[in-house]
Amino acid sequence: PARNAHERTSRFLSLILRHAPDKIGLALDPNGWADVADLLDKATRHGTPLTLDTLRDVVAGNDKQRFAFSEDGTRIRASQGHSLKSVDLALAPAVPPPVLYHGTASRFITSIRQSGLRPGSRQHVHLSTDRDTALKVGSRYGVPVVLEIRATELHGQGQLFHQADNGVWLTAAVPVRFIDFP
Ligand code: HQG
Repeated sequence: PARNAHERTSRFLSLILRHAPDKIGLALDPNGWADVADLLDKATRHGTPLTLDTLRDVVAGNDKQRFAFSEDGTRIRASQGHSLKSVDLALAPAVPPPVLYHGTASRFITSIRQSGLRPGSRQHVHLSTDRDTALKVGSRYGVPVVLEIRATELHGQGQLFHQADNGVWLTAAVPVRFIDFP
């Protein structure tokens, strides 16, 4: 039960901090940060009782390190995955490794071959440094397929890459010619 409670809280935080803070009347600053005391108060008043201890446990024990506290611990944000257009994580541009991986589902391959990787409802295309992670990401939507992205080449064309605090690589889109299909 402990794990399920954590997972429920993690999903709730993903919803609130990435997509819909207004569901509980919460405000995020331009870089996606929420005030911790405000989050606890508003979550609790909107039917999801949340204490600081639980929040700390969920952040520390999260399998993908989805959330991060500010250095002084007074603010919290999601490290990536936002759909909110108003949030700019203000990550510094970074030089990607030669190859990054994108996990997708077999049913999307025809479309990806036509239009490359698109961010969909999120702000960025998400890329992994290793195949195993990409395989897990792709499995969420069906039979997984791992694509290889020639990141150095794409970066060399002037495209920006960013690395989120939890290690996930973010970029705007990936044209087909930089993708190696299996
Ligand atoms: C696919 C999770 C058709 C894309 C993960 C993906 C990640 C296309 C889906 C993070 C396409 C979008 C993000 C095109 C891309 N035609 N389909 N042209 N271009 N797609 O969930 O990368 O657990 O928005 O391949 O671990 O799956 O939430 O992106 O299958 O890090 O923390 O469209 O979310 O993290 O799906 O996942 P998503 P994603 P969390």
